[in-house]
Amino acid sequence: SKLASCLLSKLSEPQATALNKVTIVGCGDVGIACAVTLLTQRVTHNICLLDVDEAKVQGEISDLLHGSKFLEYPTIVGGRDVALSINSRLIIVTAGVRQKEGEPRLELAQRNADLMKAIIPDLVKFSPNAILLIVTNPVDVMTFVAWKISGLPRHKVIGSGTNLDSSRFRFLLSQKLGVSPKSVHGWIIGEHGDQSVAIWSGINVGSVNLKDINPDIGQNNDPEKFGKIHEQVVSAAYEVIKLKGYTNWAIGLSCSDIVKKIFSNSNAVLPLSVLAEGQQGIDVEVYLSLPCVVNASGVTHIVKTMLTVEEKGKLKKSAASIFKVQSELKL
Ligand code: 6V0
Repeated sequence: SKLASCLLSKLSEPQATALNKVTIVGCGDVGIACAVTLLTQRVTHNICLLDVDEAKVQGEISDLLHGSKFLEYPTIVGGRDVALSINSRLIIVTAGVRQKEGEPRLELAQRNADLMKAIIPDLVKFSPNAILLIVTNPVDVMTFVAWKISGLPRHKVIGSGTNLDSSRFRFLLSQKLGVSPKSVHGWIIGEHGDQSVAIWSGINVGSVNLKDINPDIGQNNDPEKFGKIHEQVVSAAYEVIKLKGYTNWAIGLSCSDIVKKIFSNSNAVLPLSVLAEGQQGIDVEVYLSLPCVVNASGVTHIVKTMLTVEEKGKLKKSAASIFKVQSELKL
């Protein structure tokens, strides 16, 4: 404006895009939870929101920008046009249909796979160096589809996977043990959802492996019935969906945590959905969650977790159920 040019003397062109731009595709309950946590946790202040529902996006952008005074100088753009996502460093995909009450995640597969086919190529065209973080369910299958369609290397296409299930697990364990979820080191791997696998052999608190105290922990003959906690993890989303219709806050926090660990080049170990072929005796091309090293390149290493024979068997079962859904897809 004229006033602005009287106020400021220009020395150079401002940079069009900041370095840590995150595009969120799908501005529903999950997409917005991701945006809010990224902004309030100060992971990035440069967000592009994409959705086919233009009015909804514009409403969300205005509502968020009205809070600018309380955030760190946010730049939030968005709309229907994929070109708005140009030069993203990371793209979170949450677009798609969600589970209805009682509907298994794997049943959403074909509908959401068609959506991936429609959106991924353009996203990659505008941000060829971006890391893709897939959230849309069934997340392991959708991450595989996104990887195949994108042509990107495997380390740059990641699914949010069991980072959320592991957080649910640690929360429930923490309640039973009376220590913070951050101090109960427990892992859920495999499929995000119904066929997830709890690594009972590797839960520890302050260097003590719980299996050394209770050798049957998590097993059918466990006198303390810790196995119930894994059952609660599996039913957690169904319970929340029954109560409020969808889940969004915990997945938003989980995604924000993943992005923070990527942007800070942290080398943190997180359970994320990665191409698991060749790991833990898995001989098919599936994405599922394993403990991974994440940093600015994406996922650079997979931890060679020492599983019991039983845990390995369950992981293979998990891989088989994902692979079955995947092989029935028309891509
Ligand atoms: P929602 O609130 O219905 O939002 C979905 C949004 O996607 C809507 O705003 C749609 O308009 C939009 N959309 C649809 N098609 C397109 C398109 N082609 N381009 C851009 N936007 C589009 O659903 P919600 O946000 O609750 O869930 C989104 C997805 O996340 C679902 O598949 C859920 O099952 C999945 N979740 C995954 C979790 C995980 O841990 N991986 C956790 C929770 C939900």
